[in-house]
Amino acid sequence: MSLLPKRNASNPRNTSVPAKLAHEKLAQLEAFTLAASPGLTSNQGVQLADNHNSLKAGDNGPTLLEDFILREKLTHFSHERIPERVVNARGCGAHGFFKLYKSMVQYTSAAFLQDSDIETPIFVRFSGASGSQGSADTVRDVRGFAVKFYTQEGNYDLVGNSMPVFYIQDAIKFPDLIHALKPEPHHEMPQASSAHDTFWDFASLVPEVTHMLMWTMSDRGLPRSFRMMEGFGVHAFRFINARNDAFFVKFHWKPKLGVHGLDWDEAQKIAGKDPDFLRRDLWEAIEAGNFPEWELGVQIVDAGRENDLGFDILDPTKLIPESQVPVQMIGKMVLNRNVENFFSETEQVAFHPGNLVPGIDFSNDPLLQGRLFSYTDSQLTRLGGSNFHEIPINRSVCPIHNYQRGGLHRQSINKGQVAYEPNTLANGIELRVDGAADGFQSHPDQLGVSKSRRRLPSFEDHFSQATLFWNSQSVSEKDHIVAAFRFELSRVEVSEIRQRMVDNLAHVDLKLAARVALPLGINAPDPKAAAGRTGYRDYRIALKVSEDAALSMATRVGASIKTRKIAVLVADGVDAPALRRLVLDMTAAGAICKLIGSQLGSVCTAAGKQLVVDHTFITMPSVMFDAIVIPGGEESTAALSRLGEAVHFVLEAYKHGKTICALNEGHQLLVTLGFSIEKNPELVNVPTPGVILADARKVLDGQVSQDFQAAIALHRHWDRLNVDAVPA
Ligand code: HDE
Repeated sequence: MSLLPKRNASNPRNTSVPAKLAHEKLAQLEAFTLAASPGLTSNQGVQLADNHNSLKAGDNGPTLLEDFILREKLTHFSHERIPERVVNARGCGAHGFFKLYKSMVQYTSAAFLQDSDIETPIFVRFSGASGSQGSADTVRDVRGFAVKFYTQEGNYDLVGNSMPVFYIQDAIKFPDLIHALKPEPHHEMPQASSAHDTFWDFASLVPEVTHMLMWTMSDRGLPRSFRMMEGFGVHAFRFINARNDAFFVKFHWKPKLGVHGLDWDEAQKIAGKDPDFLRRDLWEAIEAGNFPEWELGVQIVDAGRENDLGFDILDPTKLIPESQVPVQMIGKMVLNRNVENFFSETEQVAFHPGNLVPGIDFSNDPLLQGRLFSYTDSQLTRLGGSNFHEIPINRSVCPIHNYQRGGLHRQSINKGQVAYEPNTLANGIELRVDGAADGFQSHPDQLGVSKSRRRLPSFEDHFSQATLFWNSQSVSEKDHIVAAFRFELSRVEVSEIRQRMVDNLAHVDLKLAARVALPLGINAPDPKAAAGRTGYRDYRIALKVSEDAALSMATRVGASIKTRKIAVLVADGVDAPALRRLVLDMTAAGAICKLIGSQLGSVCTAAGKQLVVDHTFITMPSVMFDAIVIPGGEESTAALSRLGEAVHFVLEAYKHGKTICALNEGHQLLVTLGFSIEKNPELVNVPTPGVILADARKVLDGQVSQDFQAAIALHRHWDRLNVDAVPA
């Protein structure tokens, strides 16, 4: 069933276009141009005879200015770059679709949310907020999660983040926040890192950032994969139904693969070993047909009931606890197509929180209000003029009809004498757009107030939800948060800033602040000192919930091992049968197994057969994997034990909490980790969380795969003992 706009003589959208037509047409044109071209041409379409030599006066003379071919090529090259986004510069995108589960007609008239038979094409761009375009993927940061829905009523953009709250409450503070976060202006360091003086100087003086800091210092700041990351619309938006009833709505994206983070040491190493880790992960999953999926969830609050929440719904440093207002899943998004050209699609895509369709409206959240201005403004500079909506990735799939004309790089050829409304000259009937019932209507809010440059008292609580977040974390999550604050603040040179920050944290939780302060060479945290400072407001609301399981990643562990990467360490003499069985079982469960050796080529098994090595220890270090297998084989185990790279591989995987499965003689390699395992060689034995010592016969009997799978599905074993003692 298709969802077409209502027929109406004055509605220029009468001509319904199949969803993908605009993009398909363009692709056909490009394919035709390529196929029709016999060789290289200039941009004027003139065939080139030589693409290797410029035109010179004589064979060794100066190059002639008249060489229009050289000039065209160099000029185009010199202008290939456009300004990167001032924030969220590093990103990667993919295409897919959104499918509704159930009609939301009760809440919104948005056409794409009416009918569960409709699939809406979408484009997603994930990004890191702080780094430049060439920065590493795995730095500690909030991630952008921007989705463009190409609906039949126009483009709708949900430009969200990987965390449900934001640093600041008012748009006017955004340039200050970003200037403090970005590399320091005198020497442009550090790149893509908040661990420096200016960021913490600002953060310690503006207590409203505290809740967001708790999120960025948690493992949410280090996603294992974009495919394993939640998304949030952050602000309260509004659904408006056909009767003009308004509802506040908060949007959530929940990944099907669970929510998982990297270990901090691991994330830093990946930043060097494979700075493209997250974008490669997304690209490869889609290429392999492992299409990532998220469910779209909404928290709906009837307009008028928002005051019952106990905090201000318009404050973007607050979330609505899921235990207070449950998230209803209303549809799913599937990413099933990689971009064909990064620049044309990922770089040129222009999102805007004000790209709305009828049935969805924004709210008076003062941060959101500022964004409504900023995004269009950004595109003008970034994309060079006002016609960026004509760039293929930004085009809507429904027809555009208006009297905007001209501007830099205008693509459409608007015909006829009429460029105004109302008119009768365009096609003989009067066109007048005046309160059309099926057009976009802003919700008629009652205002009648005087101008004010003040914050509402209801925005003055900066700590209660930071405490809620802290209270909701598991023991290991709390450890990671403490370690992250310690790392960041240890990098801060001015001790007064470190002190100010822990004094602030004392208002979140005194124990947290004391633990953070311990290695920082400062005094014990003093909540009174923070309370005495400008910017601090002595106000704390009483929350309706003191803990919320949904805030902990530990409650969001997925059950499957789909697309998890397993390294199998091999050397000559490896015992192949059990290894083969384990690899087959894991592959059948959706994991990706790679054989890692000291060099490319193959290793010779104990039975004299060849096993092809996929990667070496150096090129694919342990940080690229979720789990490892150490197969049996006397000779191979001895060889791996002598090889520093292999020992390091295992130690590092252990340190990062990864599942390790060792078979028979392979146990010996684990002796390096200090296990005494000789006593129980027959058992499938778990001496420490996530380390499985198995007998090869039991693998062949099918008794080990389940344990191995279950351990990998837990993602990491953060409760592993003695990790700090492991040098890696
Ligand atoms: Fe953005 N933000 N932002 N932002 N933002 C931009 O827009 C801005 C905010 C977010 O993949 C810029 O096109 C202001 C919150 C994402 O292309 C810019 C304020 C959230 C992306 C801009 C905010 C976001 C951006 C840079 C405070 C989460 C990347 C280039 C009022 C809900 C989109 C551009 C993409 C990008 C301004 C706050 C998310 C400068 C002024 C809150 C995901 O216009």
